[in-house]
Amino acid sequence: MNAKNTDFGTFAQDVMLGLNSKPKTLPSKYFYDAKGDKLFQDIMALPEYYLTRKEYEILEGQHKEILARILAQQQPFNLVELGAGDGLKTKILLRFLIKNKIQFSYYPVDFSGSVLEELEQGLAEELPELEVIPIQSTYRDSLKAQIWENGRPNLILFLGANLGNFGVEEAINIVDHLRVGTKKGDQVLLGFDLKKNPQTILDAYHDSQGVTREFNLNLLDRINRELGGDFDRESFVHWPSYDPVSGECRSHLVSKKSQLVTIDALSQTFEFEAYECIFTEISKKYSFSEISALASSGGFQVIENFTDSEGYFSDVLWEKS
Ligand code: AVJ
Repeated sequence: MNAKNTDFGTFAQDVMLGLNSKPKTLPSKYFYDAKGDKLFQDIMALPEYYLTRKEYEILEGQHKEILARILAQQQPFNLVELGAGDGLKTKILLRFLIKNKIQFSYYPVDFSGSVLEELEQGLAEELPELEVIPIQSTYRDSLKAQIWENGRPNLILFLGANLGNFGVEEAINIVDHLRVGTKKGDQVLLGFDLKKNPQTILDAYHDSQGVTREFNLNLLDRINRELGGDFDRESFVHWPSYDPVSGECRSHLVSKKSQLVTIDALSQTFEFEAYECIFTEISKKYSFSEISALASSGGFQVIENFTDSEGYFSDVLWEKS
């Protein structure tokens, strides 16, 4: 891996901080260990989880229009991807660029080392001519380090509604990192899940097969495995809720009884009251006016919204002015 991030190895600290907070929380970025990566793959295949399919439809149908503006600059560029994941959607763009003999380098950034290794292997097989420089890091650290910066134009991808995992103030902070990490003329393509029928949204996070439940409970298993915890997963209920006003879908693990949980690596025992919650994840849904306001906050101009046929999801192209 090319870059090390500075907040790596703080799983124990973050768990300590989160479980000592009121209400108790655990950061969703720790969902993604090898088991969690696999579970997220299963989530993307669920009938209720429309997000990935909608974004795939947008990229498949509109990739030429999306890339037109960076290609118009007629010079080699950097394609940076924050939260690369399995790269399934990005491969649509990569294949098109390679096929058209465009000169560019691909910098996938991900917090998960296992995800990056798999992505790199897959790309080496399918697109051997592609130059891939993987970066294991958080979004913010990678934007601070900007190891890709070489004077060429940058197109930064922030797909998959990943920005939705941050609350409003944190999203503004991430956009501020994008502002600092880009120069005039650089472009950012961000994926936003849009406000829609609340039931459709809730179902996507409360699937009938219980995969999303497993995805949340894996966080407790991970604490047991890596930090010597004794969470009893059966005594927690997975409970998502959606607020159509704020657009926030929030997931919780609810303790079904009063209980004590000890985590050896922290030398601490945590007390749960009956029905006390651990807040695990926020997945914010946006309106177009909220998206525009976010762009302005970082000094970006909205170039175009690329939306699917049902108006569920939008990949939005911004340019640094
Ligand atoms: C990967 C952040 C886009 O919030 O929709 C899926 C993660 N959580 N089901 C999302 C997730 C529960 C997902 N993102």
